Amino acid sequence: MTALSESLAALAEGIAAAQDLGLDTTDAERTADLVEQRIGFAGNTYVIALAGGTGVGKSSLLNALAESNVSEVRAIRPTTSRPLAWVEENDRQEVEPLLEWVGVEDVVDHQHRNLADVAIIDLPDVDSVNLGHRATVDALLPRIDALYWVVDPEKYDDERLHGYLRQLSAHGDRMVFLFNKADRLGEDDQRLLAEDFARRLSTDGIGRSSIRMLSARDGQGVADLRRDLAGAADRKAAVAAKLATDAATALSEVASKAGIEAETPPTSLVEAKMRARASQEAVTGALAVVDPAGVGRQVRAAVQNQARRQGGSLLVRILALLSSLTGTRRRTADPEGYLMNWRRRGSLGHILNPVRRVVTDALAKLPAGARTPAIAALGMNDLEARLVSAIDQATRQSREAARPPRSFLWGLVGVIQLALGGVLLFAIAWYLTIIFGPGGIEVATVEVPYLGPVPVPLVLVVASLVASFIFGALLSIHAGWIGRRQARLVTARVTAAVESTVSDTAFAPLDRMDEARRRLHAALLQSRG
Ligand SMILES: Nc1nc2c(ncn2[C@@H]2O[C@H](COP(=O)(O)OP(=O)(O)O)[C@@H](O)[C@H]2O)c(=O)[nH]1
Ligand SMILES: [Mg+2]
Repeated sequence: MTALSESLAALAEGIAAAQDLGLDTTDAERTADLVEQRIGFAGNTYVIALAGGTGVGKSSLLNALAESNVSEVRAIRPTTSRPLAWVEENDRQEVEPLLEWVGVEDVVDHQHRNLADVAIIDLPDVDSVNLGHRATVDALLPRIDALYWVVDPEKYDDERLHGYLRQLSAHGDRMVFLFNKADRLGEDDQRLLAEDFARRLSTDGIGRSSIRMLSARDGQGVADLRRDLAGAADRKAAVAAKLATDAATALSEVASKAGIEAETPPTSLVEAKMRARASQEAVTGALAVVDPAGVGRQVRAAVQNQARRQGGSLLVRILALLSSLTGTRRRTADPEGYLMNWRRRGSLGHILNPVRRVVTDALAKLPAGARTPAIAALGMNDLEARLVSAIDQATRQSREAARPPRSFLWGLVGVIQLALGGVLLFAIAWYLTIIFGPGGIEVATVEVPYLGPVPVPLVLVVASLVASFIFGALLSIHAGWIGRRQARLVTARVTAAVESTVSDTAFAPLDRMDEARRRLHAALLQSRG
């Protein structure tokens, strides 16, 4: 890379870093654009390309300039034409990548003393360049120093040529127009055609065109052109040096806005210990509001409820129905709702204050002019809103995990409990039949079966109650176990999510800012070489 392209790269990097710091980089960007527009071929060689329609005399002109037979001149239209480059021996390596990109395979070395550091690419005719060749003229333009359009008395007015030039008019100042075959025109005609051509170019949007009348055949204008090209590489070097200085100046202006100097590497805006403490405080504040342990309690209760809903006894079901009707269950066993409504449980002050303290401290280390933009770059203006939405998102992600599971086992217990309830009801009905049975039946005459000394209905009542109690207890133990496990998981998950969310949202922008300041400093060093 040359000094100029290196300065430009450093400037681009510096601009990007300064934008991360929220700084206004309009001026620096304008300089970068100017430099980029004028940078041309990124090397010391002055590279020009000859473009133009078939038969206008590109090859003849190259030969005339070189004073030797470099490129084949064809009287008859060629069916194929390959691009060719004429390059000074010493520059060949530098130009090689460009030639490869263009697709030039024929390279002729030269040692022309008058054309030091000049390379000329004889492009295939504009028609074929235009059609699908990789190096279309417009893509080539930013990579070379100048484009020389060759026209002749027949083709200078060609509508296809002018259509193409209209698209390229923004690059007008990099184009030179060589009006060839002047030997076929009288002096007056030369002047008239040149004026006519200039008018046409002007309607194409190329107002200040440089048109040279010349003849490859009798040498008119060729010596002038060669003289002009002879100083081109030196002029290019002078321009490049000036542009490199412009780029470096623009970069140090941007850097000084950020308070960055080449001599002193920037230190972290926030001391690590202070930051760790603030982060801890903010996280603790956030956990106090979100209350992962509380969420865990709700999960446990919700799991018990679910187990009861699936596997509860008749009596438990009736109680559950009553409590759901009065809304008691909603409040104590709704982990999702508890999670989602975290904001109602406290203020965000304990999260925001430590962050603000650290940021205030960091801002003090910046130049006065860089503070306001930094506040915006750090996202301090909407810190609260960003924190809320980040924590919202974190809690939403744990929502699924907080939902109580369903269990086949609990369903099975539910069926058994219903059966036991049936037995109980049956036994009670049996007793009632005996006591309030149809009139006239004497108690003694009804035979009640006995199991040992105890009447069967009583056995049924007691046994079904005891069994139901045991199943209920087992259900509750199992649900408690499942619930505790799930609660632990959810608590850990919510805690982790809140921790990373708070530190990311609040402190990651500070890291990015430190990083941007280091990048800016590195760019500054790079541009100084
Ligand atoms: N009269 C005249 N003919 C020229 C001149 N330059 C080139 N020619 C002729 O134009 C034809 C095409 O030339 P060439 O260099 O192959 O054109 P290219 O296709 O643009 O490379 C050839 O017959 C040349 O002799 C010139 O200055 N005057
Ligand atoms: Mg040719």
